[in-house]
Amino acid sequence: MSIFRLLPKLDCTQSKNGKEEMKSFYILPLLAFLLSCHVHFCGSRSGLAYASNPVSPPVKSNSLQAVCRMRPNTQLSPGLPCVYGHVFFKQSGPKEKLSVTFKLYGLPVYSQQPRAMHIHEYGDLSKGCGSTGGHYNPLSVNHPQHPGDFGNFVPVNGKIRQSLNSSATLFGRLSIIGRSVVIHAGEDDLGRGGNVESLLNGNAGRRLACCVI
Ligand SMILES: *[C@@H]1O[C@H](CO)[C@@H](O)[C@H](O)[C@H]1NC(C)=O
Ligand SMILES: [Cu+2]
Ligand SMILES: [Zn+2]
Repeated sequence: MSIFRLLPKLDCTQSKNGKEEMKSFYILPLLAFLLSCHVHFCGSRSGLAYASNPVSPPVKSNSLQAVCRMRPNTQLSPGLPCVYGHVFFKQSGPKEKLSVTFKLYGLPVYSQQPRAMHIHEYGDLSKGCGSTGGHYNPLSVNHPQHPGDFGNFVPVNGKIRQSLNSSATLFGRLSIIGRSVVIHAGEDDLGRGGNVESLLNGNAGRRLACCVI
């Protein structure tokens, strides 16, 4: 274990595009490492990484906050980046706008590939991000009208640091607490893809990382 702990950044991320031109004699030993890396580093490490996500105590009597601790998909496809970080939620009352702040890192430093983010239906990470279901869609509407359709995010230096106001809520029957946030490998077509999937999920591609709110 200790050797892996010493070298957590070598693969997974692939975030240093500029350094991807590895000399060929590194390839074989690296290959072995890459495989184990996906098991050991993108994995949940004995499940601790997916342990309970703390919900902060209310600041005012009528205010709610939540946090989602983003970790790489345990079923991440080889070669995809390992994304880490947090998504913070804050809402000062049931009728107020929900403020969502994304602080994520681990994307390729030189890439400006837009990445889609959504709230998914289930807070179930038992099969990685694949078990979070589809988009949370309590009102049976088309994508991108779901409450957790956050749109696309272009990373800067491999990081996403952004805030937005969302129509999702932490309060009442439609609360997103206990559901999940997923960041995808690809861009959300925002319902304009001209196929069935576009109106369900925006064809945003593989699931890079996820967390339970
Ligand atoms: C969210 O809404 C508040 C209040 O309407 C506004 O002041 C703030 O600028 C908005 N934030 C973003 C990121 O749009
Ligand atoms: Cu999604
Ligand atoms: Zn959607």
